[in-house]
Amino acid sequence: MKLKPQFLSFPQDFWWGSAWSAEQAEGRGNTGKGRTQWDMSWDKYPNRFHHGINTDVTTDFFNRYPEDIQLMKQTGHNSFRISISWARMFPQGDGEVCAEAIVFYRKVLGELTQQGIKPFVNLFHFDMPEAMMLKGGWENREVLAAYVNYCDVCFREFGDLVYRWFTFNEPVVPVLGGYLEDFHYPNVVDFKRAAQVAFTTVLASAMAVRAFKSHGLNSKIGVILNLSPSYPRSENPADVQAAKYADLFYNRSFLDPSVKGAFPAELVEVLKKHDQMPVIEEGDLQIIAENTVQILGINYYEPRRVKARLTAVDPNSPFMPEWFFESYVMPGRKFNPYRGWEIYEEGIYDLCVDIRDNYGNIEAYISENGMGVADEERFIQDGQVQDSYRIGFIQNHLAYLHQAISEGCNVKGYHLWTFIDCWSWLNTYKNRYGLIALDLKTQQRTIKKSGEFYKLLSQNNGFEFEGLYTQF
Ligand code: BGP
Repeated sequence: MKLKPQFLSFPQDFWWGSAWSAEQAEGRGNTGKGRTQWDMSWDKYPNRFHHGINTDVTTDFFNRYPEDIQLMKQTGHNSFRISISWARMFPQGDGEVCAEAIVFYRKVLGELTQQGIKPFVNLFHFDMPEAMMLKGGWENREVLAAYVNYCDVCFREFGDLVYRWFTFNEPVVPVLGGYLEDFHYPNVVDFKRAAQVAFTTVLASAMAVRAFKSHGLNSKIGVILNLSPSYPRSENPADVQAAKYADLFYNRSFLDPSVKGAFPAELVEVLKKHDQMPVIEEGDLQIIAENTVQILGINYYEPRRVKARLTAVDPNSPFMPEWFFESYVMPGRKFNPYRGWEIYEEGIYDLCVDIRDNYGNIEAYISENGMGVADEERFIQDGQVQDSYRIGFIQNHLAYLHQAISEGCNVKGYHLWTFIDCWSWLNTYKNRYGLIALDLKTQQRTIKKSGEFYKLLSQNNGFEFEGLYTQF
């Protein structure tokens, strides 16, 4: 698709902002936060964490939020997504709510509101309390009940301060990481258990939506999904079929039940055929059907390219989505070598059009998009990181997003990952994503060139698009 150089103006009241999560940015603080699955993971596999950095301090938002909220203003934020830490609210996952945690989050949300920044709040971002993990995590219905109670308490305590709520961030990631691909605790490889975790999360999200509705709040609630358009290597029917499978397992598995209230029939059929169905109790599917989301957050980082399998599957190997396709590396692709992700900006357009055409054009926004780069000190000039590549990355994606909006896609905003450099799962502080650089030793924050760009972008509600940036 050819995009014309021109000033790209975004709809009125467009949400410009960024996102991060509790575990990645707050630090432990002094409210008596309970341990999470990341502490468990750290105890068991310390050498998996880049440069041995755990989540004790991270970007210290707990202590620095007033000055950080000023930095949001200096970088053009009119909205910002935090997550609430379940383990801070309920150190044991359930039981007594922690009064100090309520005070802390009310202060943060109050300060955001007072400074004219709309608070977006996510309720679960990969951070299961240890006590809940020890009970079996999402495999145990008691944990589901504790999560819904935690959400209910959040709606009650913070409902007057939150602009948009989200039940989960990228719920497919703990499924893949924790139960199939060995990058999140509990590092299990077992599809049937993964399917149970996935099903229970979908149900938990619907139950949280139901609880939200009972509070009669003025806000909306949704879910945030990491969506990757699945592209076949070629139009060969075998490649096309492979891409359909990838789409089913990674996108539609959560998108369909969240937005349409039902799992895709083809997915259910495959799981039945391979005896991988989760346990579903009476009434569960009805709760999912009746409590679909009111807004969709789309995290977009990379496309998924696949081809038909060349080799036969070993029937004794663990059942995996990859039984139905192989990854395909497209020659000449643009690539971020630090994170190992392809850069394909047009994917954001394809996703938005898919949501418009196949998901009722539900209200949506880009809830994450961004570029993590290692050793950014290389780019410091006159004390500032000159991250033109990040500005180029943002502009390219926004140009395609603008095109999607001009074709009727119901997209209300764009949030970058992330605000100040923060901690990443396993990569810790290796790749930096922020508009603001963090000196880990001193916790000093310095606005990058992209932070200045972002301020102007938000001020002008658009930017002068001069053609695609190509120097990645
Ligand atoms: C998303 C997560 C974020 C963030 C981001 C960058 O999947 O929602 O929490 O971490 O990806 O990825 P990473 O930190 O793995 O480089």
